[in-house]
Amino acid sequence: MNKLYLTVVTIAIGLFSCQSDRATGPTDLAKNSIIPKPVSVTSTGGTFKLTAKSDIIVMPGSPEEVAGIGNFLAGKLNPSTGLGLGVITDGGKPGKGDIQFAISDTDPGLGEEGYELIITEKLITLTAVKPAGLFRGIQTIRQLLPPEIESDTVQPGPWIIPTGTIRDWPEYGHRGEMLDVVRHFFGPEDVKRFIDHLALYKMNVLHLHLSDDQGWRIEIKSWPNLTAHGGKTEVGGGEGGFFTQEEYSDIVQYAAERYITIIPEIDMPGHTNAALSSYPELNPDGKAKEPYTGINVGFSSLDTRSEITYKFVDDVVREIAALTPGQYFHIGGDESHSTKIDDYIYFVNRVQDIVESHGKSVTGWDEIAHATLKPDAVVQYWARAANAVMGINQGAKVLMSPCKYAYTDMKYDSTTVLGLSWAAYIEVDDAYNWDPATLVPEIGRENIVGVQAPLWAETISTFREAEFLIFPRLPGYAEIGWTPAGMRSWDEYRVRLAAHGKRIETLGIGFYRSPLVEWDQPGV
Ligand code: IFG
Repeated sequence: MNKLYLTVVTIAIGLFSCQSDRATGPTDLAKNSIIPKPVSVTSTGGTFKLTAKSDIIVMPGSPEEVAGIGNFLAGKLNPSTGLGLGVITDGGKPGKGDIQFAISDTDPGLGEEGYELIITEKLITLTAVKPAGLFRGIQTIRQLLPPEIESDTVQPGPWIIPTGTIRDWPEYGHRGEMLDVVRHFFGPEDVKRFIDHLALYKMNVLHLHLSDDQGWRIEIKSWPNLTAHGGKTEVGGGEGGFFTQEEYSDIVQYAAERYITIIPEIDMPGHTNAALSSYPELNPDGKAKEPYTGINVGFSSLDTRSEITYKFVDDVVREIAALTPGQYFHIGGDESHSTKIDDYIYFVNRVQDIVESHGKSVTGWDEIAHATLKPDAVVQYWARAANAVMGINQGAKVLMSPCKYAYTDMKYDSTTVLGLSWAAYIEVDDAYNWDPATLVPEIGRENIVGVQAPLWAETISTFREAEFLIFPRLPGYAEIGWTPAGMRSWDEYRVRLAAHGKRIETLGIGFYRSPLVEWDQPGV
């Protein structure tokens, strides 16, 4: 009898303590694993719980788009909690367990994308100056809930968040990734999934590399052969592909709903074999180039002294600019080894005028600093700091994409199958352990608009392979762009990153389990 009694009591205590642990959940908001690390967190030691009575309350008089942000959050919380949160916009009073959104200009220090999150036992109040700040704040709410919140099937819960206050805003205004859809084509669904990943980590720019030697990826109605012919190839001889203008606009819209700006890149005058292969008249000898499916660079060039080249560029820029709400148009400009420097400078100067004539500002790889840059030009530093400094000396700003730290097509180490290694092996700590504002002495904080991590696609042909290269380095780039450098350290970050393993896995991402991180394992 005694033994049985003891067993029953033990089981009861176990159940009770397990339930009570789960019933109370974490109570120290300061011990969170949010990435990017928030600027300030104050814990008040209690717990907030989402229940079947919870709803998302949009304060009366909020801009129309705030309800959309509420629907986005409900769309992330309801499938995994099964709680059926509604979005209430009719001025209903918030009640226990509700999440309320408010737009207010009483806290201008939060800026365009900052937010304040006040969590009490009764209520979560998310306040921002602009809707973009609310959208960044709901990513924090997602990350304060257990990783199972990212599941698309109902999980047991409970859904508990520790109480306190978070005030948060980004260090840099440009925080992004580049996706090369040319060397291997990635369709609209892959690009949207990439945008989802950027949104979770508060990134706000997706640069799409749309043309190169191996393919042309966006429909240009006035030059249809660019996709009819140039869209049919890719590295290794695959079928390639391209975005119709409708698909491109759909991607732009999808990104905008997540407060992410698309920057389209048409790389020129180099990296243009696909265009030269599509139209004989673009070639000095009037003969179309053969399609190219290798991975060499620097062998192609538009004919910088032929007027049809500038008609071509004008048509291409006009059509894409008309579909692009963002301010910047990327003209490429890298590795134009087959273009004489004087011709290159002449070309870049004329193309800058074309881009501006269509209402856009110019950005380009750091080589464009050899030309006379427009005042609002942004030079994307990737390989030669001297070029970026030349840009600064002309008054341009710099976007930091240093190939030895931010090129996510670089292998993690010598054992990584995917990726290249010409710049460096970039382990997860290497990707995190750099400060854009001090990396190059002549490039100061005041010169830098932000950080961007390019993913070139020579060696990846599926989006799952792309995810292996971007995760787990992407969260680190997001933190470099968002969190002040003085608040960042690898030893502290790697502990938060470890807690994202299950979250990333729940999102269906097959990521590189770096041995430098003690990943949280399912069930631990
Ligand atoms: N450099 C080329 C890319 C790509 C890359 C692969 C730039 C700006 C090497 N240009 O990076 O097209 O081939 O790592």
